[in-house]
Amino acid sequence: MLILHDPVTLKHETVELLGAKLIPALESPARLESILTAVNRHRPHDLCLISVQESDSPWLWQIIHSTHDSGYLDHLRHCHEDWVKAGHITLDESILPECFPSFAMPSRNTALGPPRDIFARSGFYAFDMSSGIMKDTYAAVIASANLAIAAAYRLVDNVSMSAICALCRPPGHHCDTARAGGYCYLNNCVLATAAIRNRMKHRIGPENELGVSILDIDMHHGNGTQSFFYDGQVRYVSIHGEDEYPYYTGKRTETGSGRGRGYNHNFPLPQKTSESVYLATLNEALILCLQDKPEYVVISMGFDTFHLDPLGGFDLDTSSYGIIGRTIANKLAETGTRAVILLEGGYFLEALGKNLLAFLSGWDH
Ligand code: SP5
Ligand code: ZN
Repeated sequence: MLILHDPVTLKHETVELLGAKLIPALESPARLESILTAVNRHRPHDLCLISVQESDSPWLWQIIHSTHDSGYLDHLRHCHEDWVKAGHITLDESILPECFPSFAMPSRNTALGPPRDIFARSGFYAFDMSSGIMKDTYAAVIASANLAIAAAYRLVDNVSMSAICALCRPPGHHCDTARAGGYCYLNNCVLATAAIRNRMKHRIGPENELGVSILDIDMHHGNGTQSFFYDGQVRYVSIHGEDEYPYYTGKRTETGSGRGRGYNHNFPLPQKTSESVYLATLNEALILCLQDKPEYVVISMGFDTFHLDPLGGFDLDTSSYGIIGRTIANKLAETGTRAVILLEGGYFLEALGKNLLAFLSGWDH
């Protein structure tokens, strides 16, 4: 299994408001360090870790601009500098928004354009207080997006690979076209999907969306990813904690709209769900995910389903991830479907590296 990494992703280190306390964000560089330690210890067996440069994916900017709002991209790029210049924070501090447009306010519509006030703008381009912006956030966010896109291109171009894994950080599945949230700034999963579709256009044609499906098995519902494809025919299948963050999405009744009706599938599961119930649900989810025999699946992989995770709640252990990896790989092999695996959440540092190794080793079995 090829694993892609970029050291620039380690530079993003910010704060969040959790349980009414301002704390160092649980989505921290230490997460990746836990993973890198585990992967390096395992080499040179069957895992190959490589660093990726921005120049490795020439379509990076085209894909980012076709996925995200240009005002939002400008904001991500410049807001930290603007806040420092205005004297609101020092160079080493982070921005956190404090007021968000609500449903009742017409300015919630991004089409009306961003507000001028810099506090207002930070809330306009976010939906929660878990996505701080520090001086290196933008660089890390672009590096993370680049990993997702580079992974997609490498997979499409190397027919002998059954899967490739990108160690994306920050994660992506909560943010939409113009709003950061849940530690996410650019939607890596949507970017990888766009990159695959870009690369395979000559085979499937621009109108046919059925060549790629998405499987999201982070603990949290991928509200952002769902929003991109809700009225399109890119199938989105998610297993996540019921009534967990991001709270307002992820119901079974959300099945897609317009020509996307029937292409969105949510499997909310209760707190402390057992391994056997989880695996039964995974099998159901995989059948839906593969029903159009897609050539590719993009997997939003989170390890916050671990039983000790501070944001988690399922009863999964390290060995469960081995079974999950093997189950997915075997099922995909039946349809010849190949996978881009993207890192999303997972916050129990002591086991994070081991859990990822178990998943990838199970995949390669
Ligand atoms: C990518 C990702 O995993 N983002 C998750 C962001 C969650 N942020 C807020 C979590 C609030 C959790 N409340 C405690 C629930 C403990 N079961
Ligand atoms: Zn999560």
